[in-house]
Amino acid sequence: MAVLITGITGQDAAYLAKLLLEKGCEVYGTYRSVSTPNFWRLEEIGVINEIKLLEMDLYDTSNIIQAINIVHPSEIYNLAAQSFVALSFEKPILTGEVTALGVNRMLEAIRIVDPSIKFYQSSSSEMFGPASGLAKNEMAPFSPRSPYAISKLYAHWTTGLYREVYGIFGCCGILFNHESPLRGPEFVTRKISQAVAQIKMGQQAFFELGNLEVKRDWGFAGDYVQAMWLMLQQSNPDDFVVATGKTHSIKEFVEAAFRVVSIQIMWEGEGINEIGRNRQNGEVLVRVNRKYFRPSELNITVGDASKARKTLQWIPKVDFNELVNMMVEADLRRLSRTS
Ligand code: NDP
Ligand code: GDR
Repeated sequence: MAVLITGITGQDAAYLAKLLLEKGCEVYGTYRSVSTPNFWRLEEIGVINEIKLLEMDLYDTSNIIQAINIVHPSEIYNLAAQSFVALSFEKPILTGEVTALGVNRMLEAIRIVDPSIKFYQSSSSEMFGPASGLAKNEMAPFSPRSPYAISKLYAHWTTGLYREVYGIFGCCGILFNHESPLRGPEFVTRKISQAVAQIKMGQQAFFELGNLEVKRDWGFAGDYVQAMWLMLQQSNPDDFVVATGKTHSIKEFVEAAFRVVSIQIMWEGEGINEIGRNRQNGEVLVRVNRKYFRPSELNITVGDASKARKTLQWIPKVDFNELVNMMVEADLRRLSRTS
């Protein structure tokens, strides 16, 4: 069976490609036309020679149609997006083009070429907006607060519309944050794991973050791609929240990451003046910089994945501390290979 994954150079695509290969699928991955596409994740996870790569532009419906005509996929997993929330405030139109309209173009192409293709779309917990602290399930109202979240909601509702009106087997995973050693370094968890490894190896003195009080429901990407696959194996298409149900602050992530390298962090000061010191020798290892604050922020996210647990029998296997350990250890390994 042929399957097509868009955004093959991204974090989730690497884990999903590996999973689908293990399931015996013929895996095609599409990447955007840039001068030198970066396949480091596919190399690191060891699938680069087993998948077929295709250039495909999400701005161009005819290009998508061509790709579908070449691959004849039974399933399409749409993982491509401008996925960095902070950047979406600087590039709202580009974000809308790719993250919102790109999905509409994909669905149009499926409707025109072969409406029997099953379609998976990665929606985001960002669509819920500021939380009351209660865990969000599929019934929670949406209140998007960034150009990224608004684009994702457009894509989410468009997928639902094509399911209802055209009978397309379209499923959305409403995914809460999920991380891994393959996470992009612009996201806070990988920024922290990389910096902690560099500090441990004596290559950096300290690093800077934005809002330290924010809390996120962080899971492991390898677990979340299982849920994507399970959604497309059900008899009926539906949407599912995918989350761990536990939430941790940025500070807790920093503390856990330093624990991996046997450093204890002690916090001092408040707000923009807060610093994280090495309890053993007093060195300042973490500072706050206003430039990493966002025009609007979600103070806490936490998801309720009961429906996925019940219907898909999906449960996350990797917990918070295992995730942090895995990420810091991977960055230490990478650094010791290159130094
Ligand atoms: P990544 O940022 O790691 O990967 C995004 C992919 O989209 C990359 O392959 C990237 O290509 C591609 N892309 C970016 N811009 C364009 C463009 N203009 N045209 C075509 N492709 C483009 O994301 P993740 O793997 O973490 O996430 C996968 C999907 O899940 C995304 O849609 C994301 O929004 C969504 N999601 C992710 C969550 C998470 O916590 N990881 C949570 C909720 C939703 P390139 O390498 O060339 O930049
Ligand atoms: P997020 O992830 O915006 O939740 O989107 P990110 O890791 O960028 O931010 C998480 C939280 O950390 C705060 N923060 C910082 N963030 C970054 N990147 N850098 C910093 O220095 C920093 N300091 C504090 C942020 O303000 C934020 O509150 C991710 C992406 O994968 C989306 O594509 C996805 O849809 C959502 O998760 C669910």
